[in-house]
Amino acid sequence: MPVSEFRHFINGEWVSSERTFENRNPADNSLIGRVHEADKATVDAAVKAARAALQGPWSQLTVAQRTALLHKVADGIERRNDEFVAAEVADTGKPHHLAVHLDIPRGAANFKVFADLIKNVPAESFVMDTPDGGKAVNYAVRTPRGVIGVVCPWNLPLLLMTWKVGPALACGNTVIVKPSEETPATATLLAEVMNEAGIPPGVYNVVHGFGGDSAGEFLTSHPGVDGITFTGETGTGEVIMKAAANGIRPVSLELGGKNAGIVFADADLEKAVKGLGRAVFENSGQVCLGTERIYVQRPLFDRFVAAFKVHAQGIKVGDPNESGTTMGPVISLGHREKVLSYYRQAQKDGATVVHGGGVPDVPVHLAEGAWVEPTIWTGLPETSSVVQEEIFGPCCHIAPFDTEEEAVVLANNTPYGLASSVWTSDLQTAHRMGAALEVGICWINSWFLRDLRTAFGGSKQSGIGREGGVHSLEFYTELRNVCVRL
Ligand code: NAD
Ligand code: 6OD
Repeated sequence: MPVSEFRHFINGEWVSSERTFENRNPADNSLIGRVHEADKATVDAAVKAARAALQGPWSQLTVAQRTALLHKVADGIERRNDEFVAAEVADTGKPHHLAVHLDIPRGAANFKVFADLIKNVPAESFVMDTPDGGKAVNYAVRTPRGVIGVVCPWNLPLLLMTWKVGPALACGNTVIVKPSEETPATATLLAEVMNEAGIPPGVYNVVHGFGGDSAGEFLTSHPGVDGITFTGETGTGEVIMKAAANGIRPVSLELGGKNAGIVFADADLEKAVKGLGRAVFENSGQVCLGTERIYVQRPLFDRFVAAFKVHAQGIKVGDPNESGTTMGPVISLGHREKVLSYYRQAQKDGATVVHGGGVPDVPVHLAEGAWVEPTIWTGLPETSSVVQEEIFGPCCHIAPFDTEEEAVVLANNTPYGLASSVWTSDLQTAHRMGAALEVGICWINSWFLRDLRTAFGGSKQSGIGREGGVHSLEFYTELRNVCVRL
């Protein structure tokens, strides 16, 4: 693969920096390219371009014109699907089929869904009696929030970035995207698509770099940014929230999780194993909604553990571009070290290693990659850091429970509150669990089934706010009430 150059995209043009850093493929540690690192002046130029476009060409389009352009962006992603897939696979190491079936189509859908939604949202209206016996009518008008800073993680780069950029642009905002330093490629490719689609310069800007004392901090602390939407670790969310306090700027935070899967004795075992198999191992366990704790009702426990082990044994770890591969590497050698430190901790804390627990054998051309084995443990105390902290790797701990009440206490015993996945054939159990689990999303007999019209977000330390459907519009617009004396 030729070595690429990832420049910033500001006001419709490619912009360079003197400082650059390497972007490496986690499957074999080969060099993909050099990424330009934005300094304060570069970020400032991006903010100025976004402000000018907000007040200029972007605001002059009708909603119909704006949303037609966003459909062209979606068409552009679909037309250049193979390039997006190749870029995402190289940056992340995810299996080719996952990028084909999940990441890239969702990138296109995020533009289509919100372009259509914005045309169909009713505005609230109230007729009132006035003190002098007359009437007045109130109606709400949605105005764009302004210049939006979009700070993104590396696990589902295009999917999560467009999940913010799609609604932000549909609502008439302009954006500056800061992709993760690990995954600069698809945000950069999207800039080409924006140009091809005829999106005016300055509407979509990209600045590359790291977080603290780099592009991320310069963007989130810039007074010209009117709102910040962030997906990433809870600790980073705290830092960004503090930065946003200067100037009272709103934030939308989608943060970490330590999600529980709960399997009742009446569950369909095969379906539960398959569903939770995805929830634990898909994308090498690097999905914020993924499951790292499984609680199984005692009568089913041994059979579940045995079947889950067989599932894990069937995972084909290997070259992301080879058909048949079901698991690639983790994102980087640094992240591998973090995941392996939890593998070691599990042993120290007395875990029974049901499967994995180390580094897999891989073909020689992948020897330098960030490989870890899919791993299953039992027997850990609930107090172990392995059970309490987000690992973000292809691993889980399985523990038994007796009663529904106990399962709820165990599942809720974490500072996080993002997602859960409950497996049962009893509808009443399902509804009670849906009400009792402290999460933003509770899946019943399923996992990561997404309807983009629904509210998405985390409770407790998993985030602030909801996006999705009209909830995205709440963040990306200001609601103004107009009161007309009749
Ligand atoms: P991260 O917080 O390390 O980085 C995310 C982004 O923030 C990167 O672009 C990074 O450069 C930037 N950043 C880091 N420090 C910053 C600072 N001080 N100021 C401004 N920007 C800064 O997260 P990550 O490792 O890229 O992603 C994995 C994490 O994301 C996991 O915790 C996962 O659960 C979480 N996540 C959550 C969701 C969700 O929807 N809740 C979705 C995906 C990932
Ligand atoms: O599906 C989505 O919209 C979404 N935000 C998924 C998040 C996945 C986390 O890794």
